[in-house]
Amino acid sequence: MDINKLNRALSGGMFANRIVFLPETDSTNDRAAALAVQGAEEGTVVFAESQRGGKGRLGRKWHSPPGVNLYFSMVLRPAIAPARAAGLTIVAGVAAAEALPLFCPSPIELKWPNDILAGGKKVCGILTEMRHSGGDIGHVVIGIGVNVNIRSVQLDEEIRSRATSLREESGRKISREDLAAAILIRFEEWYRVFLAEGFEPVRKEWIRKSGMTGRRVRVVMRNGVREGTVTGMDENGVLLLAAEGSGPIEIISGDVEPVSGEE
Ligand code: BT5
Repeated sequence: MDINKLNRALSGGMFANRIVFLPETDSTNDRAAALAVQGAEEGTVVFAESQRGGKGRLGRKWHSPPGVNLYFSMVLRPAIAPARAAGLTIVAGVAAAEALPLFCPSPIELKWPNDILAGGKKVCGILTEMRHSGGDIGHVVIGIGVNVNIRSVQLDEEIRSRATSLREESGRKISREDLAAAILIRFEEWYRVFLAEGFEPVRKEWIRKSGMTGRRVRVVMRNGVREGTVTGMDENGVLLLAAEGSGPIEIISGDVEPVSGEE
């Protein structure tokens, strides 16, 4: 990646000249968190060409082969209560869902809480991790992985049928610097809205973009599986479901799949 090009595209913004580039690392989220603990300022972003231990939620793996994709993690220090930090995943989702269509003609969809799909397959994942003591957030790290120029055949077999890349969807090679800049610039815009006006405008935009409201879904949670109809998202980013048999429930974490044939 050409970090000078990326810095030029970001000039004047909160991420300009705060990029840390690593040819290879374990996880950019772990590197960003380590830098944050050492005092790295808000806006520090760690990029890697590849990750040995790229991670998803709940100890899952994020496939991170070299040279073709984007793997980066931002350090943030928002003055908000820890309970509101989940909203930052949604901020990142809205920003990415605005940026990706500039590079990809397939429909881009947001899937709660952290997936972005292109043409119905996963193209981007977001992982938010936080360190706080008591009521104060020390730092938040938001990691974003995007399948950019990887070809389907290069995708790990485990995910090939469910994943795609912007190149596969658009039929052309995409500049990773242009895409990273587009995501970071939109993230900064939405982050400022979130800090100044709270979660509500972000929530509205997510609901508008995701098209999930009213859909029948199956939610796989640690403690079981529920089916129901999505009724919205609350002021903390929690998914609201009208569940069969038990009325309204709040989904704080889980994997959401549309129930086929009944969307
Ligand atoms: C996520 O978790 O989707 C969050 C992924 C965040 C990755 C970024 S890369 C930069 C930063 N550094 C890190 O270490 N992480 C972040 P989750 O919703 O748990 O989804 C994980 C699941 O997505 C896996 O179990 C696979 O099924 C699938 N998956 C793994 N790698 C993929 C890829 N490259 N493309 C599409 N799907 C993938």
